[in-house]
Amino acid sequence: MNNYDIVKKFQIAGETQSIVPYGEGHINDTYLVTLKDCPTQYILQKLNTKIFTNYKGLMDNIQKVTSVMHDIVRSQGGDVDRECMRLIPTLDNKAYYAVGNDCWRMSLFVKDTVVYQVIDSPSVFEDAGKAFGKFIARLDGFDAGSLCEVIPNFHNTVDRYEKFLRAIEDNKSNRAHLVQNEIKFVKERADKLSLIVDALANGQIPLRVTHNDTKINNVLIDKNTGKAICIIDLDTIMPGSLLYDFGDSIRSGCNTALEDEKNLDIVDFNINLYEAYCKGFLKGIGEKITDKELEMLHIGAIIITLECGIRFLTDYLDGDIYFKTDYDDHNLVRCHTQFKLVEKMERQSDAMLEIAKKCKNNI
Ligand code: ADP
Ligand code: GN1
Ligand code: MG
Repeated sequence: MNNYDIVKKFQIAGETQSIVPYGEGHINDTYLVTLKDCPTQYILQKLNTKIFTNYKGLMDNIQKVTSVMHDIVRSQGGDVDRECMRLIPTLDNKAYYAVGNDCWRMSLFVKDTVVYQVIDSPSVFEDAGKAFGKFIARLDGFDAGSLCEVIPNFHNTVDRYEKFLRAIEDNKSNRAHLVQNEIKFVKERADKLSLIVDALANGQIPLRVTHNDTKINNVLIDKNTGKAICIIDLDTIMPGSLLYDFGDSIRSGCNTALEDEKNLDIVDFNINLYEAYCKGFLKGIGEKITDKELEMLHIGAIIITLECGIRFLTDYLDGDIYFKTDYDDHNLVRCHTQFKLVEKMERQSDAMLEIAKKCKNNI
């Protein structure tokens, strides 16, 4: 069955003219679908079912969350089809079309938007922060128990570390000897990896419904106004910590270069962008953030950047089986940018804490 046949399984507004690969996600296969004589466009996605084995649970989560989001946006007089992902049902009214081991879904393409792989505008980044903060605030009170854990231990940094140690041991790709310095870098920081997991376990910070993949290219920015209008990539919505959501936007957005920049001299942590994001995020989440979460925001940024670097390194050791890669050392290159950012953030962690407190006081 080709992609044109797949599209026919969904309730779309006309005949398909073209289906072209779209976007820069690391996980799913994404296509832009354009129709003949009709301005409506769609996003067609083949889910990565090796990673999302429970795609039914994943799609149930998305349906539940988008349905609540639609109600909220509507009640606030917003434009539902621009401000929230809109799934397109199949001909038999399902949220996805499964065939063999594959799972396909379609959503409305939000026009006149851009995503950034690197951000340099503080005002755009501040607005992205506001959108992500608002996203968590809107889901406050949503029954976390009604969502399935799409990928168990997804942001359990301690578990990620254990998997990393196992990957070194197994050395499936026979590359362990090439990354002794990187392994040392992680091991030197092993005692810090449990800070968020422990804070959740001992009730110092709440378990919330969170997005869990708040990379900066997962928010659509209006081309004309620069406003962050729609949060996408809802695959990993599940119970989690706000610190990882805050942190992953910082990891991706405060990097002065691409996640896979080979020239580490141009990879830096932009603290002005950090301040901009803090401002926006704290405005967006409002009173829902707890004092302890506020005090740990900078720790969230450092830990998730380390966690992400560990995941890239683990995948490198495993033989590149998780993230999409374009060349042999792609995962290692990504790991290097993350570790460089970790070092930069560690040196500025006091300043990062002060910025968060200042932003909170100035709301
Ligand atoms: P992945 O999980 O592989 O990252 P995403 O759901 O993030 O997949 O989609 C990949 C890219 O496709 C996004 O970064 C964005 O550029 C684009 N995209 C996805 N959904 C939409 C949409 N509804 N409207 C416009 N662009 C979208
Ligand atoms: C993946 O799907 P995408 O490209 O937005 C990954 C994230 C990582 C990110 C690193 C389900 O995100 O966890 O932080 O790559 N998503 C999944 O760029 O593993
Ligand atoms: Mg994505």
